[in-house]
Amino acid sequence: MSETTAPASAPSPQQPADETPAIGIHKRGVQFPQTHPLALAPVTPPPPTVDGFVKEFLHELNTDQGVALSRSSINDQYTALAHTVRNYLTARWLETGRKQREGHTKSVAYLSAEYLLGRQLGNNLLAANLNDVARKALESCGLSLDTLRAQEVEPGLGNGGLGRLAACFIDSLATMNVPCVGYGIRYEYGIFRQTFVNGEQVEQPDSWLALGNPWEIAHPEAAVKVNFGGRVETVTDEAGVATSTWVPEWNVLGVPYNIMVPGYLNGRVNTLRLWSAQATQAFDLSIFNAGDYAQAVRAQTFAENISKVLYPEDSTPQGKELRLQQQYFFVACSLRDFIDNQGEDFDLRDLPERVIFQLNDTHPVIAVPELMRILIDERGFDWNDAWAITSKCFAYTCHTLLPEALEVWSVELLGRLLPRHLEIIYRINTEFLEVVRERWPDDYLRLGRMSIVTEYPERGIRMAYLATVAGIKVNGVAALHSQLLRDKVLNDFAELWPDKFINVTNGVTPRRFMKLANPHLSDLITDTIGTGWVTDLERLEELAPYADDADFRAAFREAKHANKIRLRDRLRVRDGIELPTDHMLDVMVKRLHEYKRQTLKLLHIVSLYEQIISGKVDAADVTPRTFVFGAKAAPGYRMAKNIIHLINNVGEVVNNDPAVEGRLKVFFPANYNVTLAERLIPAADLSEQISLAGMEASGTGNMKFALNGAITIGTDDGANVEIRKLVGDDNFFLFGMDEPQVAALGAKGYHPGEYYESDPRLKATLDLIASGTFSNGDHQTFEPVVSNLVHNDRFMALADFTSYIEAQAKVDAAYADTEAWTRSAILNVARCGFFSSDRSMKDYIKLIWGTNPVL
Ligand code: F58
Repeated sequence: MSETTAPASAPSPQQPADETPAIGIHKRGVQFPQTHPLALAPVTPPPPTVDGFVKEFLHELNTDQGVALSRSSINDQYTALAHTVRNYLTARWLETGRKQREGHTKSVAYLSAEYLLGRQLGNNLLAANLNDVARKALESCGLSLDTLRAQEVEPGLGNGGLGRLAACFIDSLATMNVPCVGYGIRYEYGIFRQTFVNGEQVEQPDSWLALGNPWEIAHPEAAVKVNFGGRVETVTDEAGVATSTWVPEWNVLGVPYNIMVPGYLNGRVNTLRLWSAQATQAFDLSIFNAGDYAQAVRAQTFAENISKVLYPEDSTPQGKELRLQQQYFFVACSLRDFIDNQGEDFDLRDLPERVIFQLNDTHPVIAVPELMRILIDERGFDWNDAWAITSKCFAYTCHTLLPEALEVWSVELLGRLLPRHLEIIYRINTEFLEVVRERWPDDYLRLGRMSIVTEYPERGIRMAYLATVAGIKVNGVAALHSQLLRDKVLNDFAELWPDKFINVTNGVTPRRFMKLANPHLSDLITDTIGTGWVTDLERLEELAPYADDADFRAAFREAKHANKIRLRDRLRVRDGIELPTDHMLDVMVKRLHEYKRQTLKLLHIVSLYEQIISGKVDAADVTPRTFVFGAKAAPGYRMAKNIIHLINNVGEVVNNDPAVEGRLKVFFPANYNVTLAERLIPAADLSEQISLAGMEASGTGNMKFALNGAITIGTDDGANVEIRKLVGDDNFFLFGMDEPQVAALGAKGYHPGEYYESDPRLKATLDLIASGTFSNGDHQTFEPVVSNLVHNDRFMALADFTSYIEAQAKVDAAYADTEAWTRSAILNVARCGFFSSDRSMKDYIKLIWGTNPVL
């Protein structure tokens, strides 16, 4: 079936009432069963003693997996262990749900097409304080907790920063006792697995569910029907009032899968609800009976495609029909679910007191017309009343500044897939432009600029504008980003509604990225300042005086060294890499994108190498450094893939050239993911955050590195600006143009060739690549990379090269003074408590949501 044609759904066959399974029993108007005295308190497993844990574990292994310990596979054991942990959390989960329902408190409904969760077992053991008990219990069964943890396949249901941020936020909300449900998509295939073949990226499907997922609970009986396609019929009554009815052409079911989101040691367990698409009918029996089996299951295949795979784009949305289907699918399921869960008597006028739907970028923005549709078409509200409700229920977070990353849906596609929604968007736009006209009469250019509907290059809907019009607040994700949103990307809107635009700087969860990922440093911190920092990260400040304590510095270095050994051990097994543990570890991990400038890092490495092989520098004088890259390129992004190829080939040459005397190493372990990040970040000495100023909205890797005692070399971009302010100029290596300088250079006209011609070191570096040194003498392989840099260089790597090289020389000098370096690293940790996602959540609560913790 082509992507654009949809199968009509056949009428459902009648079944005798007593043979019809109960679907949607939790829905409005349906009674819950009478309770039983024994069911008043949820069933709690025995208290977590070692023996109790063993019993529960063996019970799971025997009854759920159906195997004896002596015959069990590692996957059986892992699954049984996961279920055991889940059982311990279940009572808390049910209790959390009960309190929330009874308290009628306002919830956050976080709408995100991506959640990059990382492995669950370690995090859940930590949150439930079961780590020691589980370890001992498993040991008594002759099993190793570490082996079972390694069995878990991480759910890679996100591309990068945006998806990981969603995961950090739901962790923080649970830990802070804030009612929240995360809504998203249960992709059957997450972000692709990256492999390298002859240095080039090759993608493999991520079949993360192949061995089952013990953390999810499916609720097929609570499936939600989602309509698509068809037409809108408008009927005008005698009074002249027109009512629209959507007559859809086809539909699918959304089956919810619930996943626990436990707070850290606080007994709260929130929910992440991911939707999986299923056909409303398995197959068409009449076609099946006529013998055309393939045709009979076509509708099923079509429907189930919707949640089949995560789009592996990291910045440029492709405008594909399936992606719009995904977006509407999960949003329609989520809104329906939330509203139905408020109960039959709930007055939707009170919805803004019950929920705030936080839109994680524009991907869920179709929720705005969907809520309008529900209110008007299904619940009989008039337009103004519906808008009064809708315009209080949403808030929008923008995560980008790249113009090409802002989603625009073609009207042709939107109208075909969601005709009623398009109609509603048009009306929202008409009423909005009326407001603009009132404020700026006769300013036609402004009307064109601000219209939600654009005419170029084709008629389309600008989703960021729709979100801005509907949202109570619009936030950027770091101070600089929010300012640029206000001043540049959305400046007309900021003029109209100055109070709507706010900043909430991103953060990261200290539970996963410190306590879990860096036990050595965490133990040292806890031994020094106590345990409170894990949920109150600003308390890391108390470490600052210890930067001047030689014993503490030695202990800090010991932790860093232990982390390098852990990383070496992991990479040896995972990638066959032999990581030196006595080098400075210089790490650049993030999606591969030209604006992030992995090429600039590469130019630095190649220039060091060029200086050695040309005899300008004696290898013995080079600071021993190991460079580690981690990056996936969007499969269709040719230049990004070329850059990956070049990094790998440079590594191959540099690592094996005896002239280097082993003082430089370049490694690129494939398939960078959350699991690898947890090993890599704690071991790093130097964090590379080198995007062109004004391009990286925030970055969150930068925060993780600083909190784990790496020092940043970076531009004045995204959250780097705030990191530098907090840690101080002496503890940060700043280089490159700032945003106004970038803008000025762009306006003046940027000619990268001039930099190539005027800096002999840069010229020698680029010439070495062009000479075929890293491509077996072939000049063609990396010609596109070199010529793009010399002739185009949209992200001005050449303009920042000299400044970068100078800053790197300062890094070498600073690293030579071990005590001073350690002192700086400690101050990075001590001064970055601000970057906890708990603080981000406090900001959202105070500035946007107005929700309260439930204690
Ligand atoms: C990232 N965006 C920003 N988008 O690039 C980063 O600066 C920021 O720290 C982070 O969000 C969190 O705010 C990002 O990761 C995506 O991956 C999208 C996925 C879907 C297609 C469009 C890009």
